[in-house]
Amino acid sequence: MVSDRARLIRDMVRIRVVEETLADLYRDEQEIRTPVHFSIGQEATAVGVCAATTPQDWVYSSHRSHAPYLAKGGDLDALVAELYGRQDGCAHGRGGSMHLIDQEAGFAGSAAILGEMISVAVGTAWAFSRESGARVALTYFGDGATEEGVFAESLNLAAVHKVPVVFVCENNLYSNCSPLTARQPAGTSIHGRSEGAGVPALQIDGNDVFAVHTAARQALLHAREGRGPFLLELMTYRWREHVGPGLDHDYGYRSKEEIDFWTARCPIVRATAALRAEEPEIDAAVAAWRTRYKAEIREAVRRAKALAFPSVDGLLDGAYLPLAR
Ligand SMILES: Cc1ncc(C[n+]2csc(CCOP(=O)(O)OP(=O)(O)O)c2C)c(N)n1
Repeated sequence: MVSDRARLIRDMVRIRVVEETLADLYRDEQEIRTPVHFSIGQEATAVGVCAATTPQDWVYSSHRSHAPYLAKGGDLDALVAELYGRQDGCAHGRGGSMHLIDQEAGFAGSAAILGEMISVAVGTAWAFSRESGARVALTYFGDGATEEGVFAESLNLAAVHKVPVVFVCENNLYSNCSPLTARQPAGTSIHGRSEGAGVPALQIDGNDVFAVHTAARQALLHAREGRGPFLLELMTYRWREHVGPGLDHDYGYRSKEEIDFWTARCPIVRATAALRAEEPEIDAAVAAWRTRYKAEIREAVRRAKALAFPSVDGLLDGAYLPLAR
């Protein structure tokens, strides 16, 4: 019997193992050709929030999409097939890593244009508010996306119309290679900007899965009870380069010391340590999950590679084509 808190750790371990395996394969095989943005080090934001949702709630994300997709229950085979460009991928091999979707699981879609899914989530949640059922839409985005105009517009519209949306900002301190301090004025903050726009907000340690989960429950309850939107600013850090499987401590924009500081705050290690006194068997469980999920992802890769690529004949399937005049 796995406790609720152990389940959060288990789900982070699964995402870590899946992404580490995919990163190795990406580098070694050169068969996955889509750009990939890994969330390694950021798993607590995906798991802590998604575990607080109901199956009826919809989650959107940006380009850093694998972790929220898996945390919401997205199908692993369909993800892996998508990364390998296969017809049976979740976007039929046409979208790649940044365009994931599993509507059955409530993962409503991810897209690469910064800020795009913020407004789509507001629209979805506004539609939800006109149905009965108290469903909430959530949208993940990075600190960089808050510099897009659509962020301010979406906060405003959601606040005015009390839209049941939860904005989930994964603040990993960088937009590509630009630090937050070079992009946003000193003395301001993302949660402060949200409050200024009339959207209540919390800034949380995004590497503490239990704190993230508690805050997400509060935000979801707020939205579900008709009190309007809520923003979570989750402070976290990505361990790998912005895009791709490599490490980037020698690129010149962040130091090895800074990366080491954050790596020492690994969300899995911290949550495991916090649970150890209460559940002494947690270390053995983590080791067993690692083994189980390594086998699971290897099997998913084997299955994906056996699948067909999309056919050239179907190239325009699903594309928007203006009516012929
Ligand atoms: C409108 C737009 N401008 C620029 C880009 C190029 N771009 C892709 S990811 C990225 C950085 C995003 O940073 P952030 O939102 O903080 O997310 P993170 O990658 O750190 O998770 C940029 C500038 C884009 N995809 N869309």
